[in-house]
Amino acid sequence: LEKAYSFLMRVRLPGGVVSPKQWLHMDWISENFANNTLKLTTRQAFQLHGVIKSQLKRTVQEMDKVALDCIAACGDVNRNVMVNPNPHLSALHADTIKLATEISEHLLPQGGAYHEIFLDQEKVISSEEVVEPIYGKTYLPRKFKIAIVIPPSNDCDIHANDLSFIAIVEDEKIVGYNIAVGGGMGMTHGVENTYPRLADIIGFCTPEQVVDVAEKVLLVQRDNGNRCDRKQSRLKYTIDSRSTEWFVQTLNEYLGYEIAPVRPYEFTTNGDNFGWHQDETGNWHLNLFIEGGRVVDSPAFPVKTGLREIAKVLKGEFRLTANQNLAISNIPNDQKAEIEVILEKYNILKSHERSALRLYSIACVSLPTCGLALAEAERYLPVLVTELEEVVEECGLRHDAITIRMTGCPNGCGRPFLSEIAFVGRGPGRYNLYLGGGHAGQRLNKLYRQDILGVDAKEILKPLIEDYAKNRQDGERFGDFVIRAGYVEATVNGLDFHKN
Ligand code: SRM
Ligand code: SF4
Repeated sequence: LEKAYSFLMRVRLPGGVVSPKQWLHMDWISENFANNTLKLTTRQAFQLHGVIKSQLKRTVQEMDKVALDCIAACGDVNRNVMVNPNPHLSALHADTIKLATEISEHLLPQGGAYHEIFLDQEKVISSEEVVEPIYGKTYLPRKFKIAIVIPPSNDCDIHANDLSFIAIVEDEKIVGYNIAVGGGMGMTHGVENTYPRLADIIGFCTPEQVVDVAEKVLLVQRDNGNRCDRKQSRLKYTIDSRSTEWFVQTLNEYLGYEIAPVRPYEFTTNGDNFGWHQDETGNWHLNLFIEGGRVVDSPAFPVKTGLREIAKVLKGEFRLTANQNLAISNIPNDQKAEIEVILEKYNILKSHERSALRLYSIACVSLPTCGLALAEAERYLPVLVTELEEVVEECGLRHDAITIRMTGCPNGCGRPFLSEIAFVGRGPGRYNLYLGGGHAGQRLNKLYRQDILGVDAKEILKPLIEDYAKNRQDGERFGDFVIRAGYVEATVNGLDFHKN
C-alpha cells in the first residue's frame, strides 16, 4: 500500500487577477481536493495544501477548465509576475496587468511535459528534443522573480525581486519604467555570505522595451549566475560578485542599446490600502484583510463562504495582493449595494476593523506544511500580534501602521527583512528579532536580538514601542525611530546586513 503523500500546489496568476468563475472553481477544488482552504501567497498566487497524490492529475485538470495552471509557479524559471492591485487607478492597472501577462507568457518554459503528464495531451516532441528558446538546456541557475509597481505603492516589494519595473506616470499615462535589479530575501543563519539585498535602480526604459529588458536581464543572469553553489546563485550575488556597473554594461550589450537614466519616483508604503475606493470610471474596489492569506471559514468570520456568495454575483473581479490580502475589484456602482449586503451577512467588513499593526502583518506558511520551517509563523504571528496589540492600544498607537512580519526560517517567504519588526525562525519557539526596516520597504532591517523565545517578544518590544509613542518626531515611522534612538544601526545594503 502506497503512503498517502500530500502535496502543495501553486497556481500561476500574473498580477493576481482572478475572475469570479475562476474563484468559484478554485474554492470548489479546495473543498474537494485539498484541505478546504485557499492560501493567498506573498506573490499574488493561490496555493492549495493537502492535495493527495492520487488526486494531483484531476486537480490540474479541474484548474485547466478555468484556464488556470501551475506552470512556472516553482522551479529555476521566471515565477509569478507581480503587479500592485491599485484599486483607484483603473486605466494604469490595466496597462500593468497587460504587461505582466506579456512578460509571464514570454518567459514561460515551452516544454510540453505538463500538458502531456497532467492533461493527457499528445506527446508532440520528446523532452530531450525540446529547445527552450530562452532558458536553453539548463534553465536558470536559480528561481527568478519580477514585479511591476506604480508608485507611491511598493506593495510588491521591489527590493525582494530579481527584477522590477517602477512605473513613471506623467499626465496620467505611464511613460516608462525605472528598472530595478538584484533584490532578494533568502539567507542562511550563520552563513554571512548569504544575505538579503536591496535592488539597484539602474535605469529607465519605455513601455515598448519592457519585455525585451525582462528577457535580457534574465539572459545575463542565465549566462553569468553561479551554477556551482545554489546558495550563491540568485541574481543578487551575480551582481555583488561583479559590480552593478558591470551588470548595466552587460545588459546594454545584450540589449543592443543603452537603457536611459533613472527618473524620480517616491514610495510611501509597502502595505495595502484597505477599505472602499472608487476609481476614475466610477467602479468600486474593496481591499480586505485576510490574515496570513488563509481564506478559511471560522464561526465568527465565515469569509470563505461569504466570498463564494460574492463570486456568484460579482460583475467585477478579484485581485490577490502581494501582502496576502484580497481586493474585490471593478464592482459597478449599481452593484455596490448588493455586495454590501453579502459583506454584512458574512461579517466580512470586520476583517479590516483591526489594529494597523495587524493589518500590516505578514506571516509565511511555515508549519505544518513547509518542510523547511524551523519555527511557527502563520499559526503564531496572530497570537503574538494580539499580545502586542495590548501595548499598542495602551500607547495610543492603534491606528499607526507598523510593518511586522514573521517567517519560520530565513528563506524569507514573508519578506521579513523589509519590515520594521521581523521575527525569523531559528528553532521551535525561537526567533531572531530584526528592527529598522523602512516603512515603504526601502531599507533592510538589522538584527536586534538573537534567538529569543517568541513568548518573550512582547516584553522585549514593549519599552521600544512606549519610547516610540512618547518620543517620535512628527510623522516618524517606527523603523526610522529605532535607528535614530540607537536601538539598531541602519542597514545600508545587503553587504552590511550582518554588520552591527
Ligand atoms: Fe518561498 C521555498 C512558500 C514567497 C523565498 N517557499 C518555499 C517553499 C516552497 C518551501 C520548499 O522549498 O520546500 C515554501 C512552501 C511552504 C508551504 O508549505 O506552502 C514557500 N514562498 C512561499 C509562499 C507560499 C509564502 C506565503 O506564505 O505566501 C510564497 C509563495 C509565492 C508564490 O506564489 O510564488 C513564497 N519565497 C517567497 C518570497 C517572497 C516573494 O517572492 O516576494 C521569497 C523571498 C524573495 C526571494 O525569493 O528572495 C521566498 N522560498 C524562498 C526561498 C529562498 C530563496 C533564496 O534565494 O534563498 C525558498 C527556499 C529555496 O528556494 O530553496 C523558498
Ligand atoms: Fe517555509 Fe521558510 Fe518559506 Fe516560511 S520562510 S514558508 S518556513 S521556506
